[in-house]
Amino acid sequence: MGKIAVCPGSFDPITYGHLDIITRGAKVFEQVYVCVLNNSSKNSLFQVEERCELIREVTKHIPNVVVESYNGLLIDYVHEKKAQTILRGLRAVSDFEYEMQITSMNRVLDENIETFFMMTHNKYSFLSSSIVKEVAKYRGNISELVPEAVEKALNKKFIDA
Ligand code: COD
Repeated sequence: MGKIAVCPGSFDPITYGHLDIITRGAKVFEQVYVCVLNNSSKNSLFQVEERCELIREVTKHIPNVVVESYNGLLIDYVHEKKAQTILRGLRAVSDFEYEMQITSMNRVLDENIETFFMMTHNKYSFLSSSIVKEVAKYRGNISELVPEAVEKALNKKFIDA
C-alpha cells in the first residue's frame, strides 16, 4: 500500500466529511498530502489558495498532513510526491460510478498507483461542499457541517457577495 498517500479533491470548501477522511487517512499512512486540484466540471466559490488556507487551518493539529495545490494531472502530482496511493472517500452508491471512472483513468495513466477508499462516517454520508454552500447562501445553520473557520469564511463570502 505504501507509506505516502495523496488525498485529492476540490475542497470548495472543506467539510467535516473531508476532514474525517483526512484524519483517518493520517492514521493509516505515514504522510498524507492533501492536494487541491481543479475539477473542470465544477464552478468554484473559493480561490485555490483560499481553499488551501482553510484546509491548513483545520488540519494544523495533524502533524503528518501537508496541504498543497496543483495545476495539472493528479497522477503527475502523485509522482512528484513519490506517493504510492491515492486516498478517496465514499459516501453512497451514487459516488461509486464517478470514483470508478477516476480510479480507472488514473490506473491507465499509471497502473502502479493504488486508490484507497474509506467509507464515510454515517453522520457525514449526506454531506457535500455543494450542499453546505447552498445552506450557507440562504443563511442556514452550518455549524454541524463544517469547522468554525470554514463557517466564517462562507458567511463572509455570502455577506460580501
Ligand atoms: N464523506 C466522505 N467522503 C467525502 C465526503 C463525505 N461527506 N464529501 C466528500 N468526500 C470525498 C469525495 O468522495 C472525494 O473522494 C473527496 O472527498 C474529495 O471530494 P471533492 O468533491 O472535494 O473533490 P472532487 O471529487 O471534485 O475531486 C476531483 C479531482 C479534483 C480529484 C479530479 O477532478 C482530478 O483529479 N482533477 C485533476 C485532473 C486529473 O488528473 N484528471 C484525470 C483523473 S479524473
